[in-house]
Amino acid sequence: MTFNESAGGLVTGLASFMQSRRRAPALNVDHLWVGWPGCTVDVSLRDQLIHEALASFQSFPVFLTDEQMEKFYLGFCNATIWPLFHYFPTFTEYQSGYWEQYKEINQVFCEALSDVIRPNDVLWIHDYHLMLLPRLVKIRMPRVSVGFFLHIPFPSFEVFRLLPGEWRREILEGLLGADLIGFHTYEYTHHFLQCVLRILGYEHQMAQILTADHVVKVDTFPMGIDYEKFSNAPAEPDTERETQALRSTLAEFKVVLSVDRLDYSKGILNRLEGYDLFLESNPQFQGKVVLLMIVVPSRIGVLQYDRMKRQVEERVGKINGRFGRVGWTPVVYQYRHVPFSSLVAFYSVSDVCLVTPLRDGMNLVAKEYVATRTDGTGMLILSEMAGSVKELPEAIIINPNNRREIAVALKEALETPLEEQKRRNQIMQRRLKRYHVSRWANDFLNNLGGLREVQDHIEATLLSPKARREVIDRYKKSRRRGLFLDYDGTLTPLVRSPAMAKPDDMRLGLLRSLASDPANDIVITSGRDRHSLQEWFGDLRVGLVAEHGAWLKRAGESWQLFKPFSVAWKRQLLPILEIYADRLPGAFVEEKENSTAWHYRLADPEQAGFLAAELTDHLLNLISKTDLQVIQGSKVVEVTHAGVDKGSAALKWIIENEYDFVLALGDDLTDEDLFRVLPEWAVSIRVGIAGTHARHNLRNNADVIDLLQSLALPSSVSLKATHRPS
Ligand code: ADQ
Repeated sequence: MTFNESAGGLVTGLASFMQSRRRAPALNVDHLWVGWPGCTVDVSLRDQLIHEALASFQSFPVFLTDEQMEKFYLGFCNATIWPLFHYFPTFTEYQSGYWEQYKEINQVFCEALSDVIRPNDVLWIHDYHLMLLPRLVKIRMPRVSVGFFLHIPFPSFEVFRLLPGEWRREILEGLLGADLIGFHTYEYTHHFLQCVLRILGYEHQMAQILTADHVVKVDTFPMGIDYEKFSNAPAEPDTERETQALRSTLAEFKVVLSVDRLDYSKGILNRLEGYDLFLESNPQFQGKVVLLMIVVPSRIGVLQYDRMKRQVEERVGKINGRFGRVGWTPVVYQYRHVPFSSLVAFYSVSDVCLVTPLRDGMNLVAKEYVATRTDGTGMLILSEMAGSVKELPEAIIINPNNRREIAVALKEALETPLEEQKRRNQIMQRRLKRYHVSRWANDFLNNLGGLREVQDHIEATLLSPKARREVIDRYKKSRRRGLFLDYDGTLTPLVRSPAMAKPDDMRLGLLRSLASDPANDIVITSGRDRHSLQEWFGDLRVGLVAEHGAWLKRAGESWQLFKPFSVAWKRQLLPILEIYADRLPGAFVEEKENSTAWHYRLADPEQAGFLAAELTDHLLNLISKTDLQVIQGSKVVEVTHAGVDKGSAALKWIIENEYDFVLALGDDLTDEDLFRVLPEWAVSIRVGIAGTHARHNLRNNADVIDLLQSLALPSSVSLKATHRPS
């Protein structure tokens, strides 16, 4: 059995990182590569392969049949995701058979991992082939830290949304199973966050997303190269020999180099067109320049790739036929994988490196070229569509769709004085040297490790089963209780429009049952207007707080204003809120007696985010000399009277009553006013995973109902047993 290392940016980078870890024993933690072995393996040979791969290469093979590979790898990965994510929607195939196979293979990987992974292991999943895997692993093994890195671009929402609804949702949810998701550039990170917001509705805070069950961090980690390896390589004897040989062959020519996999995303045809135009418009360079084009075979058998290979070869033939003469071949084309020493020799003899992808996640060739130019000479021409352009702005930047730009850049590069070449390269070299591939990988893994702490902290504030039992126990043993319950998002899930949140029989029954205990004061603390609360809860023995505390109603009594208010301001502010609502489809204004609210739950989330911030700013300016305040609720901006909030309202009950048990439940910022003023011994719970003044968090509204149901259960415990806590 023979083993060969596969080619490509990902393998090159990670192999170097693993080597650096081996050189530093302190970092050399155990690792295992899990992946497809690169070929179909007969069932009779599989055990032997597993054994050898584990023993000699710390690798664990996941076997796939030819048919699976056909639909999974050539199909969904390379005929759906690859073209779409590289902005080639017309090449994208939307076949449900491919999608089904993609789901199945991600599941196969999850099964394979469950054989080898241990709790508390760190799992780093790479690339677009396994975008559903993070979630599958998290469900099966919640204690495993899961990182995911995408090596290709993440497209903008307008392109990503071309995927059928089920696919795009499951891909995003699959990725969000990871604890940390990494991209090469800020743009891809931004696109991803945008898609998550628009498709799944999750907002982010400083690129942290709070999903229903965990925190996900999304960040940018531009992948580097093994800088030392490339900068030392030209001096290696083998490479030097090859470089010398090449130099003497090409002695009469300036050399322009290009190196890439055969792929339509790499812009090989555009490059040839640009070169063609360069020769045509600069006859002085004819006979003096050679384009050395190294193309590595890739995805053989896929229609677009086979067609492209033919087109490239035709184009090369055309240029050579048109300009070539005895002793000068304008394009020297090699269609093969070249060993490392030859690659470095090519980099070393080239005056210019021409990198023209139409889209590229990063592009390591550009970085490798700069790193090998140890004497500082050489010019890099780089497409603005490559992720690496962000770190290599000193290159000559071109738009690969414009062949004239390529032609002009070639002339400029060939005529750039040596001093200027060195100046540019030195800056880029310093940058590449600092953020090399091991830094990149360590940075990613350290971030992943750090998240464990954040997550542990969040988990620590979640109401644990033990703390839950204690709350119930304290409740049962207490004699006078105040229960302050927010309504929307706490007692009931958030719905699209305020009018749709009418309490159902189960919730009314639960409140009635809690209210039937004479020891209980149930107070519903809401931002809603008093008429809705009256209609829904008027015949229950509960207290009501409307408009975030502007109106109060003790059980069985009538409504009271918290204090007298002048509402003359509404005449001035309402038209402004209306204008903002008109500008944003889906937004609307709710006028209450003492406050006004601008709701945007139904609106486009991104536009709404901007307008909500703008409106808040605008309102804050207008109210600066009044006793009004602007508050941000859940998808609502509200103007209310200052000093009126849920906390001040609840204190009326707390001061008037000798409670020995207080429970407060709420889900948004307006509930924080309540949590802040409660006595220390009170039980306060914020619904949702968010930073809070409350003592605990509960994951969701279902957990709230569950807790209240436990409280409402009849108790056999004597009510006389306890004293008021000190
Ligand atoms: P690739 O599409 O494979 O990688 P790239 O980043 O250029 O593209 O990496 C190619 C690697 O293969 C380089 O290390 C290069 O030296 C080597 N290589 C290319 N042609 C070769 C040849 N003819 N012979 C020998 N070696 C050759 C994907 C994404 C990229 C992203 C990387 C890393 O498409 O955008 O930069 O992953 O994340």
